[in-house]
Amino acid sequence: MATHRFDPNFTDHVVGAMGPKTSPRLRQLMTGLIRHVHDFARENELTVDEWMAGVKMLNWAGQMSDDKRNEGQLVCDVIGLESLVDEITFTLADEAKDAPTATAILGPFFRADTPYRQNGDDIVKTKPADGEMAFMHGRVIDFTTKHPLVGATVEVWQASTNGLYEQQDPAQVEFNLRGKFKTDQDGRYYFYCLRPTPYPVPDDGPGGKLLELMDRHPFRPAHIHIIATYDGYRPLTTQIFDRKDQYLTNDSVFAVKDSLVVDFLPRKDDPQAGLELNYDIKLVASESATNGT
Ligand code: MBD
Ligand code: FE
Repeated sequence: MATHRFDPNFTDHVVGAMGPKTSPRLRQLMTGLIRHVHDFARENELTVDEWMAGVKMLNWAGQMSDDKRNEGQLVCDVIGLESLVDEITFTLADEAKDAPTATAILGPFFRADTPYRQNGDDIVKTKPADGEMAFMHGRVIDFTTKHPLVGATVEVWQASTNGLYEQQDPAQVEFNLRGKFKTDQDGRYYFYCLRPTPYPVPDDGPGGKLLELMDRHPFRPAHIHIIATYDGYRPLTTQIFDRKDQYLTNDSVFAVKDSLVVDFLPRKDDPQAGLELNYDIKLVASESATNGT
């Protein structure tokens, strides 16, 4: 029985309006969404003005999104939804030492058209004066057999020291701080990049506005985004985080996992970089993910 003083049949009526051709999964999701949204509105006695403020925020997010920017995703990120869905989809037993590389959220600044580069290339095409150069390298390996995966794709992207990704910043050349690499005969990838620095998520849209309204800071800990793929293996989307960062325990989008925290170490005798990051990526074969089917 309804515990509220509104029409007790209304939500069932809306759910029941779905026709027989609705797929079972969509029916389940829409039923849950409608019930929760209705309960949310009743429990909070949501007013027309408050609801309309939410609609405006959604529209604002859509209007400022394009192939270079995904504001709807950022709105989800600041309320922890993308991180929660990531956890649900890729439940990894724990943060044991010997686990496959953990996933992390994609975020709103991925670009599908990032170019391939050669191992050893420098992804820093527009170099900020205060940027610290790092040599990032490692292997892509099969988590179970530990064998190197030859010809695996490793895609990376990072923001510059001014807190902006290249598509947010006209002063950076296109695809600055982005690149796709193929692992060599030993399963290795290697390139030069910046030591990442912390930065605020953009505050010019509804994502930033929501943070302000919730009295929360906008900072993300320094990170590098990675997508690693190899035929026959589960694609991996993740981020790695600098252990020295002050925002490690209070990321504005809740994406940090212990196993993704890395150490930048001093690098000697390399005129191109004073820091080095060694990071192996452990992928899981698709078969073992789906139990042989
Ligand atoms: C970012 O750079 C980011 O990686 C995420 C997940 C959300 C907002 C900005
Ligand atoms: Fe990011």
